[in-house]
Amino acid sequence: MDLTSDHKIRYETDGYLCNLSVFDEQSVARIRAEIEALEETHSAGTNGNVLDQYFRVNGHVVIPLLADLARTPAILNAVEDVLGENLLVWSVELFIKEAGSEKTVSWHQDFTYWGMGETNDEVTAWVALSDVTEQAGCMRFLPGSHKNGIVAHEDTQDKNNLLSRGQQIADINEDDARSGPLKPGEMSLHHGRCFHASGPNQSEGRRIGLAIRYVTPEVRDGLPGRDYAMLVRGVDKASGWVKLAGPRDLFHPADLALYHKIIQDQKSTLTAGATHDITLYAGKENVT
Ligand SMILES: O=C(O)CCC(=O)C(=O)O
Repeated sequence: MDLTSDHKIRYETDGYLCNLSVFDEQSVARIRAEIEALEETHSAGTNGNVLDQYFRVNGHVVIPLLADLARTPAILNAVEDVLGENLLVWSVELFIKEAGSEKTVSWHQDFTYWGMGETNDEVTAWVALSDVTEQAGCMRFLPGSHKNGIVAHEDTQDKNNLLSRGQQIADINEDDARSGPLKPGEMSLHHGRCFHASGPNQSEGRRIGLAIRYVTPEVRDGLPGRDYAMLVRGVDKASGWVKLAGPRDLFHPADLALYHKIIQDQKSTLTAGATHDITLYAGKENVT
């Protein structure tokens, strides 16, 4: 999947792109079956955490399937056209809304709590692993909103909000928003400053999205603290990222320990300013 010059202009203008085809029907069915098999075999959780902990944050550290998906050539080709030839993965996450689920995602900018500043060198590839229609709660974007900086977000702690602290930007004019429905196997790309949100799943099927956050080697140059990324294309001659090789095996004990360390190291940045505990960064480890 290479981007055309029209795609590139639209990404620069709008801050997002939709309907880029990256997986065929059989591949989507296989990936979905693997995810659903994991849900069955790990319904009691792993290492003291519910499976959703690993689905929602840094899944590529402990789940080989998620690390492999982040290396998909068709996805990397498109991302390379935006970020250049040297690519790392900062996080892989699954956004699942069950059929009829009230879960939503409020209007937000990804960078708000990520500790990456306001860089242009990050992009999220969001891959639909089900039919992600408007009814199923597809993403909505505010075109051009990436052109300015990070705006104020308020924490709502709304339990139906899939974001870590239910953070939201106030006063969005929904008339300016554009929906991004995706067929199974299609992906969207969005910039870390682009305002986006999604509604409940009012369809009869599960709505499954795979979000892969790509960065360049230079993103962390000069930033404080420590953060981790997995090189997936090209080379990393910068020194900002602690490099990850990818999981040894499904929930391998050494990878689970690394997962815990990463969460500990990311915690102060990702929970900065929060008035409540943020479950996804609570740092629970091996309480079984
Ligand atoms: O899946 C969704 O509805 C939202 C995902 C999202 O906010 C993101 O990938 O940055």
